[in-house]
Formats: sequence, structure tokens, C-alpha cells
Amino acid sequence: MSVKVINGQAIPNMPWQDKPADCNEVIWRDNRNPIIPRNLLPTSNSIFNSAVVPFEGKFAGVFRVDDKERNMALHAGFSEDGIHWNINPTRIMFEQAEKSTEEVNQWGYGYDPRVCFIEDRYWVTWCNAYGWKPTIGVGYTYDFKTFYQCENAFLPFNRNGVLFPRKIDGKYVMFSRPSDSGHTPFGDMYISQSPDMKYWGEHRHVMGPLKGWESKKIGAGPIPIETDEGWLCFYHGVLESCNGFVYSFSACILDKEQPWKVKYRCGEYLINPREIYECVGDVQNVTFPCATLCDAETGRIAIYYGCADTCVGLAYTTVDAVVDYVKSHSSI
Ligand code: BMA
Repeated sequence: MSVKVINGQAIPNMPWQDKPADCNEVIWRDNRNPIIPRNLLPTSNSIFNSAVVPFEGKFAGVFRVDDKERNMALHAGFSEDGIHWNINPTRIMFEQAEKSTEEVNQWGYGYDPRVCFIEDRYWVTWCNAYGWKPTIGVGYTYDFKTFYQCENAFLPFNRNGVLFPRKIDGKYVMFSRPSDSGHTPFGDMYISQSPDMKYWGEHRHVMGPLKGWESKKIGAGPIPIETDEGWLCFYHGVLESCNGFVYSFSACILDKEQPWKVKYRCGEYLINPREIYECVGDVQNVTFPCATLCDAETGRIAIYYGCADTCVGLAYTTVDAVVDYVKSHSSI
């Protein structure tokens, strides 16, 4: 490995498939995709845009499960190998982290969760409803059994709240993407900072739409990976075509100490919807990454991404390969 992963962990049992000999892309798909089907639970309409982390030598996660009434909820799940998942049939019922927050932090709905281990616990951020308007919900768990809900991070309307895995300059750092109440025809990535995970400020603009594939809006994806080149961040970008929105994803590298400074940003998408399970489903043409596993020893990366708002796919790359590609195809 020429690029070093900082503060990472070895995950020797993470899912992996070697790059097929005839593949000339930077990211390649698992040939068992979709690894989580829409109907894994008897009540599920779809399971997608979900977050996975290493947990006690195995894997745990928070999954977006829409039921057949089309309620959007978060469910905990566990796996031995990161491929085969036992997802709880009942949704996560958050306990209130602080009594004083009881009135404001009612569960509204939950979608597009991210999970980030910081210091001693797994933080969960998701798109939560406050008065049926989307904003960033925040909670935590130690064991994926009991979950505690904190204050929402921001005012509506906001989506794609993604935490950095450590404090930077003594502050928690989170991406978000201010939006509207609908399918939002705009969107830039911002960073906000907090001394305590409750009060968020010192907002910084990171980047907005640039190239054709992301010309409508962009949003943060999985938890950033710290490397000696900077923060490696996968993010989604949206193009509007005559058939509606098309969600692809790519990567950028941000400054380690001032992560709102973009060092490199790939001009091309790295994955776009082209497989049948990415193009056909409840929302056609969506590849939406929410989590990675990264083995600090080998630099292998497994990317969990939602496919067509219906099921979960898995794709692979390496830190060396993606950093090299982003640097050599940087549009800034
Ligand atoms: C976004 C979110 C995502 C979804 C995407 C495409 O606004 O709702 O959950 O994957 O739209 O429908």
C-alpha cells in the first residue's frame, strides 16, 4: 500500500471479491448483488440506503426498511460475514438520551442512516422528521440493542448528515446538505462543527455540483476514511434527465485539518446505475452509498450502496486505487 489509512482497524473478515480480470473500472460490483433483497423481512417493501460497521469481530448495522404501508423506519441488523444479514423485524425504538429533549425528539420517520464509531459509542445520524419536515436526527448505541435519541442537529430542511470518525481541532464534525421539503432540485455539501454533538455551528461550504453527472445536487455518502493524503470521501451526485433523477457516486479528498478544503475531486462518477437492480425498482436509476468497511492493513474497501431505492448492493475498491484515480482525474 502506498497510501496509509490513519486511525483505521484491521478487518480481515470483511467481504471481498478480487477485481475481475476484464474489469477496467476503479470500483467493481459483488457478483452476488443485490446482497440484501427487498423482501428479507416479511413486512418489508424495500431495504436500501443502509449503514454497516465492524462490531465485536463481526458486523452490525442500521438499515433503512420501508414497509408495505411505505413507512420509512430504521432497523438494527447483525451479520457474521457482512453479506448475510439478520435484520430485526421490528424497528429501532429510541430511548430519550436526555429527559429535556422529550418534546422535540419524537420519532417521525427514519431514512438514509449512517453509523459512525467515535470514542466509545456508535453514533447514528439519519433523516428524521421534525413536524413531518426532514432534518438530521442524531442518536447513539453501544450494543445495537438499546438506542438513545439526542437533539436533532439542524433545522429542517436538511438531509445526508454524515459524521467524521474523530474530533478535528477538538470538535465533532458533520456534513449535511440543506434541502427542501420535496425532491430538492439543488444541493451543496456543507460542514458544521460542534463541541458536544448538540450545538452545531461554524458552518463551512465544502462543494457544490460541478460536472454533468452531478449537475443537479450532491450529498455526502459513507463516513470519511482518514488517510495520509487527507479524508477520502465517497459522495453521491445527481443528474436530471428526461426520465428523472439519476444518482451516481464518486469520491473526493479533503484536507485533514480543515475538511471543508477540497484537495482533489474526481471529475467522473465511479459507479453509475447500469445493472438491472440499480435501474429497476421503486425509484429507477439510483446508486446511493451510505457505508464502507475499510481494512487498514490491506487498504481494501467494501462499499454498501442502495440500489433503485429497493435493495442493497456491495462494491469494492482499494484505498490506493481510488486515491490514485481521484488525484489523476481531479476536476479542481
Ligand atoms: C433522496 C432520498 C434517498 C433516495 C433518493 C432517490 O431524496 O430519499 O433515500 O435514495 O432520494 O429516490
